[in-house]
Amino acid sequence: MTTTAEKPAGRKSVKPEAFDIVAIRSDFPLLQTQSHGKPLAYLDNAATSQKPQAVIAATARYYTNYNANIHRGVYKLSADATAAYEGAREKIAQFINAPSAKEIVFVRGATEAVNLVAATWGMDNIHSGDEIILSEMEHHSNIVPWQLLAQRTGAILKVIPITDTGELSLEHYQSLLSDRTRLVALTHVSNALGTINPVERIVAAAHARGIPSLIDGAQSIPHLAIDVQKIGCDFFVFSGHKLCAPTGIGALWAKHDLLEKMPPYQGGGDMISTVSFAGSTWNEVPHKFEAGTPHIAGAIGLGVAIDYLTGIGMDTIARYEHELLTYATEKMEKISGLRIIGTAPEKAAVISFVMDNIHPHDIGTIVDGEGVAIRTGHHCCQPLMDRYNIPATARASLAFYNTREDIDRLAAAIEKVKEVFA
Ligand code: C6P
Repeated sequence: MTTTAEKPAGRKSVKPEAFDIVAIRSDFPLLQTQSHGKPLAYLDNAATSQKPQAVIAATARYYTNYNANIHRGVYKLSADATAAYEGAREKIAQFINAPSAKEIVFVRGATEAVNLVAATWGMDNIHSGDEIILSEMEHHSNIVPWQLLAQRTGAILKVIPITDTGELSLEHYQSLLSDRTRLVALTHVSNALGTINPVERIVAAAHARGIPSLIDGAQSIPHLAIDVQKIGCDFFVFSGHKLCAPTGIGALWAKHDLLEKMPPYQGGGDMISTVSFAGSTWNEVPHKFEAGTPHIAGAIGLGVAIDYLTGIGMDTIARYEHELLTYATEKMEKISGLRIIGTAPEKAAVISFVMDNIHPHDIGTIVDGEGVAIRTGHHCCQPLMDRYNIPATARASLAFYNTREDIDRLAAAIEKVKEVFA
């Protein structure tokens, strides 16, 4: 029975030098299931990843063996739960090379993290006429919170345009930077295009003018080794559920001095030091930002997901996925009437596409009948769809547990789509 902090639980059998796809797939119960009577080919990993047994077992272990609230009890169960929860914070810090675990704030996910920064740091630092730079490829989660802030403060949003291949126009970015710029908030990897943005260069250009930056890592952290110090940003946000962890848990990383200066996000238990009707004082960072009982099982699961991925190796994952992306791209390019949206040279394993005279929803429905799960729609990137003058795309997004066979199945299912609409 594990009643102390969940120890690293990465799979022992897989070493970075021996990427055993069969063993990896066997770690994921859902990948063994069928859909419409056919083996499941799960290609919607950008929406959420599947969970390995190690993560499922860790959350069950918490509820079965040491379920208790954290930071509150003097008894052993509570101490064990607290140790596991705080242990997960340490694991996240190591995973993204944060200087300190005190800089990791648990949140529900990337969306809540951006809202937290906008509502706290943003309200304190952004005023009427100030400018926030975003890009045309942002997810709604990295647009709408800034729009809400702009409505409250009178700030102005400036947008970096993208090229036809789906790359940021860096010259245009340079021209947007001005004495009025207060923040650059940018996605690391586009969920709808797959483009990997040159965030180090973008952050460095902002910093050269004393401008802070927020990087949305929702789609980069599942695919690339992340080093927030190397990126040089001030805020980095991500969701656990795209990273083999449970839903409803994620993290905000921010530099310690910024967290110290930021006001609390929500008020309630655990975020205070003292409370009286005359006024309250705040708990230390990061607890100041974690009001109320958090998602304890989720945080523990996220820690174990990180152990699992570290056991395989993020560089190994990136290499394998890149090979898979190359294979998939070549295969899809051969399908007549299909156009890939997002063809940047630096891409994570996402293939968005449209087909002549066939609506993406029809593509998604027909391939689903073949046991292939892909996502169709605007992917919460309506401004990006407007940029390409399309209502939606069909999107296959890959993970390290996908195979060439999954891609062959997708290609065969797309041929069926063509037959239906012939
Ligand atoms: N993208 C997709 O299918 P949440 O919902 O908070 O876990 O993540 C929001 C988010 C933020 N930024 C980017 C770049 C994202 O891709 C997402 C989530 C999912 O593409 C759901 S729309």
